[in-house]
Amino acid sequence: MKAWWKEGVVYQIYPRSFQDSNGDGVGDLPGIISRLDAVAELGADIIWLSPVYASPGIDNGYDISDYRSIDPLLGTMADMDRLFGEAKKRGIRIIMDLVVNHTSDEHEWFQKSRRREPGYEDYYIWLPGKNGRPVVPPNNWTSFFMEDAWTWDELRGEYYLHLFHKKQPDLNYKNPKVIDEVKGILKFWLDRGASGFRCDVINALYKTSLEDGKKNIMITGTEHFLCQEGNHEILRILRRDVLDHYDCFTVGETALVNLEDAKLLSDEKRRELNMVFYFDHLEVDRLVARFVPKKFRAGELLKRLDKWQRGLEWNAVYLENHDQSRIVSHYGAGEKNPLYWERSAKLLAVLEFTLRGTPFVYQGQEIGMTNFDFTGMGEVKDIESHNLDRLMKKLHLPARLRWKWIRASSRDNARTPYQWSAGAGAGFTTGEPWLGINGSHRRINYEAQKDDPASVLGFYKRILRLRAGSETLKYGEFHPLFARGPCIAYERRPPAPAGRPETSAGQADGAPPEDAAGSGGVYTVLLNFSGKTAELPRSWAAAPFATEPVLSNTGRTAPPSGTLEPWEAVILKGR
Ligand code: ISL
Repeated sequence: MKAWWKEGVVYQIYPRSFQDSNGDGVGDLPGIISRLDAVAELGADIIWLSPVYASPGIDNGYDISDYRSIDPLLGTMADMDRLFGEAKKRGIRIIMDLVVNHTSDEHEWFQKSRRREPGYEDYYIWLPGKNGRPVVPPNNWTSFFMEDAWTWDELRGEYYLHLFHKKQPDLNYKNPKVIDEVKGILKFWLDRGASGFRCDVINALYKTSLEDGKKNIMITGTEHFLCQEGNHEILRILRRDVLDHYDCFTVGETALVNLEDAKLLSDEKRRELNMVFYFDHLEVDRLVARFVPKKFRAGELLKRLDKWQRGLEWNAVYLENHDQSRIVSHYGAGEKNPLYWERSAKLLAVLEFTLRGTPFVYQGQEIGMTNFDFTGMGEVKDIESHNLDRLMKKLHLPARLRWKWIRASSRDNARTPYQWSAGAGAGFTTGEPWLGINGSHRRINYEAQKDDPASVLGFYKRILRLRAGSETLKYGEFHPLFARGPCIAYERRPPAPAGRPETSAGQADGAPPEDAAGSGGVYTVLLNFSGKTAELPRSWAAAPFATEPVLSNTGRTAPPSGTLEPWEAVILKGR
């Protein structure tokens, strides 16, 4: 089924790091409003706003103390209403970040729950220590932030569960009142103008049991709380009672999800979520979670893309977000060689915009922003990186290795302020930025690219237009062609015409018809993930592609025959 949220392109804004308007060094809502034209010019028509709610800010807003008010650091509710209005004028819808696995410990519900105020006793997950002893936590679970998942609360005289930081206590979804609270939050924002939600760790809401978990170096206990039947049920209730009554969509951030669970969560017929963020395609070069690296293989990337592209009815397609390293530093060439930096940033744009699903662009991705250039832990703010460092110290890992892994994996890589210009404060702030500005802003910035069609930004604009005008790129099927060394190739084939069932995956069915707009037909995508000229397989024949490439990051005017240039990306049409 077609939908606006399938055709649209989402632009993720991390408010603290996007644009500061008052010189306090923190991005804010008026700042975002002043940059809406840049989002519209890119061609994005949906904004995902990372949390803007009242929050003590230990996890940059993912620790909410009031879901119905705006963090004064970021602005006021009047600013938020203005943002909805100004975005609408530009044809941009806004989705909010729904963070309801946990609240901040400063939320009034938690404060009431600690005091056992009537009605609030069971809003969170409280337990006495193991065997009633306060010195031993109720079970052996650890948190996503690599600490114990339980903290003792003196006032209540019990432990509470937190799958993240101790200032982020988990809500108790066995309590129907908690589900009612969430319904209220959804309605509040939908009525104010939101068009949907990105739902934070939405597959961990329901803790089926609080038994000990199987020991795991990263996180223990997941078999008791990830993708449980109770979680599916909650999502169906929220959909039935609230979301289905609005023109909106949801994308779930589903931690550690596998394909089978992702299918259940996003299956249109089950009416839970519309799509999910999974991590598999970003972990081709990761051995343990985000932190321990291994060699990248393009063939492995294609294999994983294929699995999810064809495994799910609809994908959320993304290469970056506020928790990930910058993709040009991750799968691309980094910034050392300016030509390869630019080419690989464009190659990654080709990858993202030729996959089937709703594309999500993270702020700065469209200008090729790179990982931070910090030199030591003193400059890192992210609590996750600090916990990781502590854990690695405990394991006696040498300082150089610790820093190497943190540099590659820290969430602050994505959180350095947006590079608007080469000037002081990168055009982000006139004050002292809350997090260091990447020195690369002198070369990599919006000003330098905004009017240059040959820039990374210019390329993004082109490829967004290409996708917008093509039924095949939006709705067509994905088919892998080959992987050879650093090169991969795949096709997008036109969607089956309405009224006829789609052919099952892997079955080619003759020459598909062009769509009415004339933008159908098969697209073939070729990518070289390396700084070396690379050979295409012998079976590859350029001959059938009579026409010039639809898009190329090297200026190529004829289809490639035997080789691809370093970091080359080509889109061909017709066979
Ligand atoms: O990033 C991940 C995998 O590469 C995940 O494990 C991710 O950290 C996790 O899924 C939860 O992330 C979300 O919830 C956190 C918050 O700190 C993150 O910023 C947010 O995206 C707690 O709210």
